[in-house]
Amino acid sequence: MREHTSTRRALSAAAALALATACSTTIPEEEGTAGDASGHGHAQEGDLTVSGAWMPEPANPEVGALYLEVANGAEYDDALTGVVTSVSETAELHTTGTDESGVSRMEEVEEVPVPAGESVELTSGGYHVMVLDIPEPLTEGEEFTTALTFDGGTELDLTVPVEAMADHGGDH
Ligand SMILES: [Cu+2]
Repeated sequence: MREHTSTRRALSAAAALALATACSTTIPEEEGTAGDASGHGHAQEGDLTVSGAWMPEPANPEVGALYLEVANGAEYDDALTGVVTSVSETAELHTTGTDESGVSRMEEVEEVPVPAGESVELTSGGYHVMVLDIPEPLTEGEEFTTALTFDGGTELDLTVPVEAMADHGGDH
C-alpha cells in the first residue's frame, strides 16, 4: 500500500499548508489597527500580535525598511530583539534620532521595547527594521518571510509584502 501512504503524506502536507495559510491571513479580533484589511503581514503567538507588516519598495535596491506594529497583551514587558528575513543575511533594528545639527539619522539598537499592555509601531521616523545587503532587488508585489524573536522567547514568523510607498499616503 505504498501508494496509499504517499497519498496520506501529501494530504497531511496540504493540511499543514492550509493551517499555515489560515494562521497568516486570519485576524482573530478587530483590534482597531490600521492596515489589516489590505492583507499586510500578520502573526500572533501567545500575547504578542504583529500586524501591518510591509516594506516600501526600496529606493536603494540593497537596503529596505520593514515597518510593522507589535502589540503586547501580556502583563509583563517584552522586547523585539532579533529579526531574520529570507531576502538577505543582514537585518538590524534601528531607531531614528536627530543629531546636534538637526539632521535625522538612524542608529542600530539592541532591542525595541514592547511594554506590557501596549503596542509599538515600527515606522518611518522611528523604530524600524533595516534589511541590508539585499542581493536581488525587491519590487512591488513581491513577498518574503521574516522571523521576529522576542526577549521573552516568543518567535513569530510572518509574510511581508513589498508595496509602493505611494499606496501608503506618502508616509515619509
Ligand atoms: Cu534604518
